[in-house]
Amino acid sequence: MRMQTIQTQAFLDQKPGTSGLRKKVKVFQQPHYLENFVQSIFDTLTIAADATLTLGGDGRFYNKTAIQLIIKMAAANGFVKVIVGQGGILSTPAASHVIRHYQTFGGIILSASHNPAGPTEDFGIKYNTANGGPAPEKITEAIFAKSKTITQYKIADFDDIDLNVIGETQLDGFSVQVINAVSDYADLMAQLFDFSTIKSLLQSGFSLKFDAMHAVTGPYAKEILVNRLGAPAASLMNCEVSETFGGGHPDPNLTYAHELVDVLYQPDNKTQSAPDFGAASDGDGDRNMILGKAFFVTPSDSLAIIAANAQLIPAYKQGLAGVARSMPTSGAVDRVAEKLNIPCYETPTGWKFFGNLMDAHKVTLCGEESFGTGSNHVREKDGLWAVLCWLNIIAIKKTSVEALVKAHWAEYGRNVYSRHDYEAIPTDAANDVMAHIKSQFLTFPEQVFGRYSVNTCDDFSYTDPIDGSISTGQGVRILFKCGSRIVFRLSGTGTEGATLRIYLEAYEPDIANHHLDAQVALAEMIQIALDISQLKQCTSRELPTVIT
Ligand code: G16
Repeated sequence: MRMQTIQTQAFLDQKPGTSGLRKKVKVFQQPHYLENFVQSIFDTLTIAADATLTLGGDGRFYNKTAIQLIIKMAAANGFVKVIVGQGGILSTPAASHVIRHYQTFGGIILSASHNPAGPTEDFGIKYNTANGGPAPEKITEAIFAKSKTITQYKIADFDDIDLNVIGETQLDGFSVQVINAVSDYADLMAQLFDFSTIKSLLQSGFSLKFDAMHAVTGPYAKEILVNRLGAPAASLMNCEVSETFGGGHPDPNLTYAHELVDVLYQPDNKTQSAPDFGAASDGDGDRNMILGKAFFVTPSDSLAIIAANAQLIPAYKQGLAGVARSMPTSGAVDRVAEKLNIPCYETPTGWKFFGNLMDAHKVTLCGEESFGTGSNHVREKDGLWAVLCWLNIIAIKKTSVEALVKAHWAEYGRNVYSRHDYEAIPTDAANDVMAHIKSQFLTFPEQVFGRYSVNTCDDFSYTDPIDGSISTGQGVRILFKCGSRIVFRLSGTGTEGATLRIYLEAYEPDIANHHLDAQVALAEMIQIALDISQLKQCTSRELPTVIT
C-alpha cells in the first residue's frame, strides 16, 4: 500500500460547533478542506497500535466521497481497521452503539443532522470517543487549534472499497469491515424493551405512523417496527433514504414534519380516524418527535414522562441513577427527579456534556428541548429508542398519548414551554441582540414586567462535576421569581448567518389551565422577551422562522 504525504494550507474556519463541524457541501468540496479537518482529528489523538475506527454517516450527499477518503486517511494514519456501516451508512445512535459494541478506538460520524442535504446544502463531520459519545470540548478545541496550523496530511493510495457488500477486505495489514449495523442496533433495542408487549399492542388495533423524513432511520424503522414488532408496512412513511432527504428539511418538529402532522391532525370530525401514535426522526436518527391524535408532546415533557414511567421498561426496571437535561430544556424532569429522590443535572446545550455523567453512572436518562432524548445504552441521543420508550409505556399503561401527558401534568403541574427560532439572521444583528440583553444585567433584578418580576439573570456557565472543566457563555437566562424564565441563546449548529433561539417557560400548577395552547399561555412572556431584546428592531424580523 503506497502512502502519500500531501502538502496543504490551513483553513481558519474549522471550529466545531454544538455538534461537530457543519458547513455547506461546497465548503467541504474545496480542495483539501475535508482532508485537513480529518488530519487535524487524527493529529489530536494518540492512536493506539491496534486501533480500529468506526465510520459512517447519515447517507446525505457527499457521504460516499467522504467515507472513501477517510478510509484511506485512516490507513495512512496508523489505524489497523475501519468498521463501516453497509453503504457507508450509520445512524448517529447506531454509530455510538458500534463504537461501544466493537470496542473501537473511536468513530467519525458524517452528518449535518436535521439540516437539509444536497449539493447546495449542508454536510458535517464529528469525532466520537471510545465511550461512543461526541468528543468533549477539550478535544474539539484541540482539533480546531491543529486545523489552524496544519501543513500536510497523510493518505494511502488504493482503490475505493465496495461498501455495499457485508464482509472484510484485507489490504496489507489494514482492513475494512462492512457490517449490518441495522441488525446490531435492532438487537440492542430488543434487549432494552419488552418487544412482546409492544407487539401485542400493535396487534390489538393500536395504530402508528412513523416518518423517517427520507433520512437514515428508514431501514432501522422497517427492521424494528415492521419486521420485529409486526406493525403493518403502511405504518411507515418516507422510509426510503435519499441523498437529498427528498429535498426536505429532516427536522422532526411541527413545522418541518408537516406531512406526518397532517396525518395526525385530521379535521375535527375525523380525529378518531387518525393513528393513535405518530413519530418522526431526523436526518441522522438521533432526534424524535412524539405525537398523539391531534396532540403534540414537547420534548421536555417527553423526557419527564419517560423518566416518570421508566420502571415499566425492562432496561430501567431497577430505577434511574439520575437524570440530566440541558439548561434551556424545561424543568419538567426536575419535578420527576425530586419525586423519585434522584439527582437532576443541568448542563449546557450539546449531547457531549452528558457523556461524563453517564460514564460515572450519575445519570441514566437525559434529554434536551431540541427533540433529543436518550439513555446510557449509547452516548448519543436516540430517536427510535424514544419511540420505543413511548410504545413500551403505552403498551403497559393501556392509555393514549394525550391521556398519559395530561395525567402527568395533573400529578406534577405543567411546565408550559415553547422555543422561538429566528434562523439565518445576519451575525452582527444577532450579536447586537445578545449584547443589548447583557447590557441590562445590572438593572434586571427586581424589575417587574407585567405579572413577572425578575429574580436574577446570568450568562449560564457549567462546571463539569466529573472532570472539573468549565464551559462559559452558554446562554443568557432571565429568571423570574415565580419560577418562569426566558433564555436567549445563539445556535451552534447553523451554517448560514446566525440562529437566535428564545426559550420560554412558565410553570402552571392549575389543572384548569392545562389545556391552553402554549402560545396563548406564554403570550405575555413572548412580548416581554421581544421588548427586552429589541429583537425586531435589531433584526427587522417580525416573526420567528420556527416555533416549537
Ligand atoms: C445538536 C446537539 C444537541 C443540541 C442541538 C441544538 O443536535 O447534539 O445537543 O441540543 O444540536 O443545538 P443548537 O441549539 O446549538 O443549534 P443535532 O441533532 O443537530 O446533532
